[in-house]
Amino acid sequence: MNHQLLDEAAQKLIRQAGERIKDSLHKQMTVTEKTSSSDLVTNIDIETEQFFVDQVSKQFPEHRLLGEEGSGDVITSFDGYVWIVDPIDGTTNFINQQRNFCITVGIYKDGIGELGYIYQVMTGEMISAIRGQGAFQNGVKLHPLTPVAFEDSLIGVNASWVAPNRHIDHERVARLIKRVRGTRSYGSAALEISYVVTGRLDAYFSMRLSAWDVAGGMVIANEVGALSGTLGGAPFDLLKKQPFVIANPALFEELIKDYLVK
Ligand code: 2AM
Ligand code: CA
Ligand code: CA
Ligand code: CA
Repeated sequence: MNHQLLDEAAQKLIRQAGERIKDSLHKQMTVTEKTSSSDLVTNIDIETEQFFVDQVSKQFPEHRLLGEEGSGDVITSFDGYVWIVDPIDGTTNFINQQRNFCITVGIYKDGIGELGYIYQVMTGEMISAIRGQGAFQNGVKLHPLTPVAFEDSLIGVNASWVAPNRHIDHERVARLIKRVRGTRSYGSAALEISYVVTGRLDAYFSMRLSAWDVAGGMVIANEVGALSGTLGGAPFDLLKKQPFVIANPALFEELIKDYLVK
């Protein structure tokens, strides 16, 4: 399979899905709670995922699809081509703000991330990557990340990590926050990952992410030299919900060792 052509097809589908989401903003939407009032899904998440399922099965019948909302295939191993799709990342932002949400897609072949996309729907910014060929921002090649010091860094942090919590030592996170230049919190994992790979943020971490939140971002990260993994620095397992850390290569190891691993 020619990855240049696959890239063109994927970008076209993602932009079409984005147009459908924008059109839906003028219509009544249905919001449903999944596990709690902070874990929501709308009919637009579900319809957008179904659009990918229909289009991928039509254009690439041998490819499989893993989506957050479960309309795709049941995936227990990553042989062949698998599209890993989060139809709307930042659903709460979509509902409450009608901005700051993304479509993100990773296309993996035999478990290796070959193509990655984070599309910020309301701004039209497309961050994309083809393994070995670089990462792109609206088609313009991104530079490898340049080293940054903690003191000069901006870090994406969810406020719940500085309140007592069972995932990490919140007092160490508080020390991290005092050391860095500043923190930001955008409410969309994919958006924050897109900011790390473009150097707008220097690190981001979250304790419970799934394959669809990070699959596209990890392909892009590799192309600009951003490091990512779990709290121990091990590669993220696409079959598990687990912690995810991404950072400028100058920060990654110390961030994990001194601030995140309990
Ligand atoms: P989502 O919008 O696709 O659900 C902040 O909520 C970030 O964490 C978003 O990227 C969100 O993705 C992700 N996330 C993952 N699991 C979540 C959950 N159970 N509840 C809320 N957000 C979750
Ligand atoms: Ca969700
Ligand atoms: Ca998500
Ligand atoms: Ca989602």
